Amino acid sequence: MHLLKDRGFQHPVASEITPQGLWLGRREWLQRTALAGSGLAAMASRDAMAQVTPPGRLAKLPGIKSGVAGAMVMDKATAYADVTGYNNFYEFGTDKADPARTAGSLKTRPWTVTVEGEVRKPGVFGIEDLLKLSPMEERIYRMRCVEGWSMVIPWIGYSLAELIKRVEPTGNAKFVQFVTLADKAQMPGVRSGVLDWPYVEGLRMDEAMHPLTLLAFGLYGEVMPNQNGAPVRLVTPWKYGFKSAKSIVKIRFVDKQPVSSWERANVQEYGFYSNVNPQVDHPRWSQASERRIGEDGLFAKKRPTLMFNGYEAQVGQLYAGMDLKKFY
Ligand SMILES: Nc1nc2c(c(=O)[nH]1)N[C@H]1C(S)=C(S)[C@@H](COP(=O)(O)O)O[C@H]1N2
Ligand SMILES: [Mo]
Repeated sequence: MHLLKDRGFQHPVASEITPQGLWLGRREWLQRTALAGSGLAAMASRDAMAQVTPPGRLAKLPGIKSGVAGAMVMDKATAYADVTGYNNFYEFGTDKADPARTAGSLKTRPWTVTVEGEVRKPGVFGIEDLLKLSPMEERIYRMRCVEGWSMVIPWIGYSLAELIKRVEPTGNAKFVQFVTLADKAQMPGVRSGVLDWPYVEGLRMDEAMHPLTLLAFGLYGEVMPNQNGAPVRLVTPWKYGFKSAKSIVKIRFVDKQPVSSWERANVQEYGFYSNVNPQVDHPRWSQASERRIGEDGLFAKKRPTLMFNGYEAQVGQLYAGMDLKKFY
């Protein structure tokens, strides 16, 4: 998350990144073309071909186009190489390149998510059951990090509300807390003291129930890369990226506002709400504009940051009457 060193990061310019046809990796495309040329394609049906996982890429996880309002932004998606190579996942190190390098040690099977607290139907959900709980949707969201950069990511998942409805929150459930994995054996960053582990986050109940709040299991039509929070993470596109907790192991329904990791680390800089807001600056830098990863060549212009990251029409009413400077 820190911060100034990020400014000096030599990110590859757009021309160095192989553009990826939205759903087809270049390597996979080459492989298919090669197979077609050799006549092998005649032996395998098109569907069977689609199941093949090319080396270096992950298993397919298709989703139907989401019908949720605001779920498909028209911005150009950030290249797969950047989405999976420039990450914040401090359990695997604080450098943007660390998670891609070190998260191979994360074991994502078996995996369970415990749901507890103020619900009528608490339980332990196996990842295979979560994957089947509701139809997978493809959603293209902007993601704005509090550090001043952004991406556009095609996620695969379904609304967190689908899970919440099934566990039947009681009237005392006012907030939801997300607890993520903290295992020293698998996560080299957890041995360091940068944050108090486990990484925890929280949402108000109405935020958690909002249809844009996504329980994500994959991206770019494939299962979630470890460095992006496999096997299951949260995505709240109108909030700064750190609200989107990765590699979730517990979801707890509570009556009081829970403290989240970055709030605990520095409450002056990171509030509970952390809605993207170009008018409320971070104490150490402006939040008025952002650099879109992949557009950061020498002459690239910064983009103006949008209120609620461009999702104001969908989420603005959740904060009607609230002083957003006070509840930052
Ligand atoms: N468990 C955990 N979740 C986390 C983080 C983290 O360090 N640990 N970093 C957050 C931050 S600061 C951002 S910007 C996003 C980055 O998600 P991405 O790497 O998939 O783009 O994950 C968030 N979720
Ligand atoms: Mo972030």
